[in-house]
Amino acid sequence: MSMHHLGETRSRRAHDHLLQTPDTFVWAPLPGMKKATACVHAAPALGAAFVQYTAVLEASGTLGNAVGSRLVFVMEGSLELQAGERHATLGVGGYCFVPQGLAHTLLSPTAGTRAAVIEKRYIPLEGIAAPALLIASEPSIPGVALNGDAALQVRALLPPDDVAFDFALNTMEYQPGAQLSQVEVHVMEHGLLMLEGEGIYRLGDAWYPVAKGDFIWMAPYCPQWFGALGKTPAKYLIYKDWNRHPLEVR
Ligand code: UGY
Ligand code: MN
Repeated sequence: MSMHHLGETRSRRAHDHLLQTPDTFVWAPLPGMKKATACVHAAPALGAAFVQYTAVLEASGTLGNAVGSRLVFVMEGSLELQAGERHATLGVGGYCFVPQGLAHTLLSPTAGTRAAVIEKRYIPLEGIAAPALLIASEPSIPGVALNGDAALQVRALLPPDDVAFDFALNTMEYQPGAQLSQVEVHVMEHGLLMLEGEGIYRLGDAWYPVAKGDFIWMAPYCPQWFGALGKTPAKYLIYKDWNRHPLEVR
């Protein structure tokens, strides 16, 4: 943990956004965790309709049970997933979507595992079966140039056209100097984790320098824009609610 100088931090809490920098992360195990701990970034207490946390696991550490559906994305180390007959090892960039109510275990075979976890109470769609267990790896998802900009590649970790999913999770990778082509103001909320690089994030009426390790929550309608700085690509993992009528989301 880095030392604060005279109580300073880049972290900021505003009515429509949170910038949470690693120097301000506070760790505590969630119920059922063994040899593991969590920093909760987004939760209903913040105004979010989902939960996002970073989990850090020791050797043979495990997550507890999920409250809703759960997506786990491995950032360091690895996780062994066991769900019924299915077994998989998730390495760095590996992830799984576990539908609400599916019993499973996630175990770290070694020390030093770090994962992003998203949990959400599932919103069913009439006539559509809930999504099944999904196991995949981010590097194997083809990148798509956002609005034809080859310097901004988006990878959809959940099948974008499958309306069974009630949220989307993407990675967005910006070459140095690449930027969002518009300031966005939209009804969907975001949970965002900086995976690589650095840049400037506009949130509401403020512009923040951000870097690998930072978390951002954007409330519905939070004005947002990003431009990448530095000499290496900037990349983030971004959640948004998706495929549901706005009357059903909250
Ligand atoms: O998908 C999105 O809304 C995304 N372009 N937003 C963002 O990067 N802040
Ligand atoms: Mn957006």
